Amino acid sequence: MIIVMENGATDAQIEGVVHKIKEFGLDANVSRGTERTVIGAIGDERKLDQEMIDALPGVENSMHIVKPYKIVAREWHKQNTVIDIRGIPLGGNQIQIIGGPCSVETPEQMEASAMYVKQAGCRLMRGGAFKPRTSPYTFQGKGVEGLDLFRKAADKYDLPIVTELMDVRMLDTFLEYDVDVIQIGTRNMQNFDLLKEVGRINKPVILKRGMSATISEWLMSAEYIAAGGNHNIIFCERGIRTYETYYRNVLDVTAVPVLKKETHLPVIIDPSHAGGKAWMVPALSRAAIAAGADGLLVEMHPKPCEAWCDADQALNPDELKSLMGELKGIAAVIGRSI
Ligand SMILES: [Mn+2]
Repeated sequence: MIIVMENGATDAQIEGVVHKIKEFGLDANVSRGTERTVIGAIGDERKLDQEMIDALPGVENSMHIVKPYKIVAREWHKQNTVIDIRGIPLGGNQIQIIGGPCSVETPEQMEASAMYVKQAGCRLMRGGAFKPRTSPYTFQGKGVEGLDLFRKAADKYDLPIVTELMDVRMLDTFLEYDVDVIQIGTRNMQNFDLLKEVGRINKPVILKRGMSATISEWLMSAEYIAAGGNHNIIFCERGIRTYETYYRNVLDVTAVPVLKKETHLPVIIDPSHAGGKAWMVPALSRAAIAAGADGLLVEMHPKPCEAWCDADQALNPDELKSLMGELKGIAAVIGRSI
């Protein structure tokens, strides 16, 4: 960390900053210029809180020189991390399209969904048993019964399952049903207690971006999971909230190359919740793959009009199939496969 002292800072104030740095076990290097004194803190600067340093008398400002996140940073891990999901690689050359309904509804709907997802060529399936809904009066998900329906339908087609965990009290149940990938939703991106708990297990975790989270906040949330020992983290951009109301959210495609630079972990895109309308999904999906995403999380329902949740944005089985074909073409152009 570099600390710039105010013009006219006294020796006692400079000494005060040096003392504070040493209290945290770091060394200090004082560089006295003609107008300003600059202090360099040498050691693990993550221990130093910028706000604490800035509050000291005589300090003008301070800045970290290393990233506040470590395990997830590409700085410390140059190669891409490829996450193994029951033998399916995510983060490597092969792009993974995770398809399935917004929510688990009935055994028939899940059976049909699994069949269509498989037929389209997807290797993983999504579906929500616990739904974070804006209104407490709308359908909240089938709960544990939904996990059971999902597991049975997906197993029949040998599809690993991706489903959202909202409440830490359900974690044991998720492990009991052997959920293959645990999704942390946009509303829980900074639920730090939940992040710590999924950090203690070894299941892959999809960490969706908070709808108003910065890249740095998102990376720090991933660091929470990683710090617990679970390094199987997949970032998922799902649209951010802006002043625009034409679409549900604004898909932040820029986040893909930025994350690819900042982290070695896989990055996927959810085009369904970004656009909020089925007709936008193919265009957003193509953009995501072209930008370098390692996969997609796409909503598909056997009969979108009858979906209990997010009916407007679900593709029908034929649309998913033709989207897969288009994406194969784009993947080939950038030297990847689907
Ligand atoms: Mn949904």
